Amino acid sequence: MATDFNIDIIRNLFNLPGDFVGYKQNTNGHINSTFILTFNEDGNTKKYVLQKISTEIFKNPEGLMNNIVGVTKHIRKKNEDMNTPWADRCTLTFLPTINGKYFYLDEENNCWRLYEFIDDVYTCNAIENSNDFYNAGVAFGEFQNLLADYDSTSLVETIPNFHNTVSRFADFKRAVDENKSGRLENAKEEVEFAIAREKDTHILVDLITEGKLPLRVTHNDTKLNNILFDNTTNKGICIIDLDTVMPGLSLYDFGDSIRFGANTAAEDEKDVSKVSLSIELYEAYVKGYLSSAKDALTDLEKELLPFGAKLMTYECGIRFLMDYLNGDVYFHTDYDDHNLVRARTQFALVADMEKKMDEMLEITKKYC
Ligand code: ADP
Ligand code: GN1
Ligand code: MG
Repeated sequence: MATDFNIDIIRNLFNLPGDFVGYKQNTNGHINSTFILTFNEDGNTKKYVLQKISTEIFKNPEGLMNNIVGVTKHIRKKNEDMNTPWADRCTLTFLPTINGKYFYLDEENNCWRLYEFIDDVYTCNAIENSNDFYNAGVAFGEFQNLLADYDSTSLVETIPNFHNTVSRFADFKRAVDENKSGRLENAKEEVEFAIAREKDTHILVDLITEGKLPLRVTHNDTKLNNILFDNTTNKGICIIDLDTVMPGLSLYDFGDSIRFGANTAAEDEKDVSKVSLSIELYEAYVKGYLSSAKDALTDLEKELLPFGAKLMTYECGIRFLMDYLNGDVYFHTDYDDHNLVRARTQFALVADMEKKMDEMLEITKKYC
């Protein structure tokens, strides 16, 4: 992860006042490079978030930024209209460059953008108490609600087929066949686990085709660390990392939150015996999510929430495994087998969810 920005260029392009004090890199995410910049103007500190987004992954930065600017304006307006106490911190505020665009491409075609840092918040990479996870559920449910009337046809698909599990599976099979990294031998058991569950990959895709599940404006990357929690109230006040906001299923958003947040271990825990689905955390999230999103969801969506959790965990597992087989070309990795470790963790969680599926269904029903 290179710290390859030129502060003078950034300052001039975004017309930033004050003296540059310094920056810190935030290494939470697997895709973007994030830097928190600090400026000082007449004794006042002002912070910004500078991000480099991968144009290898996001091939249409202009469309992506149009999506995000539109969606953030919509969320802000709604919160202002509702007099939400934290309306000034309820969404991201992007800054235009002197050329009027919300991003700029450097000579290596890297895409850079800048937005306001939000103060007095924290992010979680793991859940320490179930109340935070309840609040996460409320926040993502509310995000869904606020965008329910947003015109989804105005959004570009920033990564086509992002949660299309049939096409994800086909990509995965190709990675197995090509074995570009020559590491297939190390991943035999994981590949077998994934192939044995191919039929699951068709279930939601078929229901969309049959018109039984509605496409909504969804976030599509609902990891716990994509919520900013207020330091005082612990409420989830702002949903960030909006690059994948596009039409999708509510089940994707619900599922990915459970995958990451209700795991008793980290996404890249090496000891798989520590991995399991925490029923207590599952319940906290369902309760929070349905308290804000229930009225907007159909009966079939509610019924499929536990399956969504399993499918999103499976999908993430095949994505990590595919990247391992392709030679670590997509996700940032910290060591040689990192993607394989992540895939093992996801599959251990899938296996545990399979055992707990009836319990998950029972709990979900309680809050419908
Ligand atoms: P990535 O796509 O790499 O996950 P994110 O947009 O999620 O990037 O940002 C990475 C991290 O930076 C977040 O988890 C959060 O800790 C911090 N962060 C991002 N935006 C803000 C903001 N506006 N205010 C405060 N912290 C932020
Ligand atoms: C990536 O950028 P980040 O870290 O929030 C990925 C998600 C995966 C996640 C796995 C654009 O999310 O889809 O679920 O890693 N984002 C993209 O941790 O591929
Ligand atoms: Mg993120």
